[in-house]
Amino acid sequence: MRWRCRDRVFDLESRPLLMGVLNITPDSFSDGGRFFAPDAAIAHGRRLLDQGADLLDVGAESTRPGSEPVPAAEQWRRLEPVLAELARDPRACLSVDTASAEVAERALGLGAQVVNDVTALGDPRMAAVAAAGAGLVLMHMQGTPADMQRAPRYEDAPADIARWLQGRLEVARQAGIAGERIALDPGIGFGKTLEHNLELLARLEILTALGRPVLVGVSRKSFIGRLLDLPVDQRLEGSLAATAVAVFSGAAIVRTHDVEATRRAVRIAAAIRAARTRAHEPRHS
Ligand code: HH2
Repeated sequence: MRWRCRDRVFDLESRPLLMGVLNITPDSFSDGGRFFAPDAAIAHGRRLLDQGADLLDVGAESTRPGSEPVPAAEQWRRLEPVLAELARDPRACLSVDTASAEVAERALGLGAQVVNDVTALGDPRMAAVAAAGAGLVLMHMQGTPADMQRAPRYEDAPADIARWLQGRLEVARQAGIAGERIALDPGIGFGKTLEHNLELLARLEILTALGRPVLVGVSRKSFIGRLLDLPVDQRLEGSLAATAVAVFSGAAIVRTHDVEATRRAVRIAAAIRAARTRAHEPRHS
């Protein structure tokens, strides 16, 4: 399977992609404030590339539970100097983590290749912006960050979310966005209980069956903290375990704050997955 993001075409058969997280925010749940200054953000982006990130997911708005939207003008004020500098690095494939079509359009103008939209085209102008050629991540969220963790409810979380993502995929295609440019994401932690998150990871094949690359972001999230009873700065091993399971189950792109450690864990999980694929291939005598 391939994922086309403007001039980049990723071959997802060979190995999963690593998407490094770069939050230019004062309030993100795990690293808020650490990379808020442009110089710190640029240095961290370069560090993630050195560690092997295939993409940098650059965001200026926290979507942690309870957070409020950040106006487009403020998002852009935070993003512009960082994107402008990182876009000069030939290794960088830049993804902009925004639900605002205005911000996405400006980021694409500066050279970003991917729009990571946690509202899956919630902004009515987003489809037209993405149709200009970018890669697009469509993520599922029940509710909004302000209210999503109040009382999430599903009949059957993986099946409900797969159906919803299939619908958004259709909407995107009808807006002129080629299927080969779209990746799908169940939105771990976005309007989901601990059980919902575990079920999604346990039944990821219901999403891979939709025929598009599946992106999974578990890094440092609260379900890991709940299972281990650990704060956000002690969730690396739990994040790696969940990421390895996701890759074994077919995730093609993993979103992480810890690129170096995740690259190592993903390599092992992907090797075991490849061995399973080979074992199921017909044997020639
Ligand atoms: N998770 C977060 C943000 N954006 N995008 C996608 N596609 N998938 C995810 O799972 C996802 C995402 C939350 O993580 P982080 O950016 O570290 O936190 P915050 O939203 O507080 O900035």
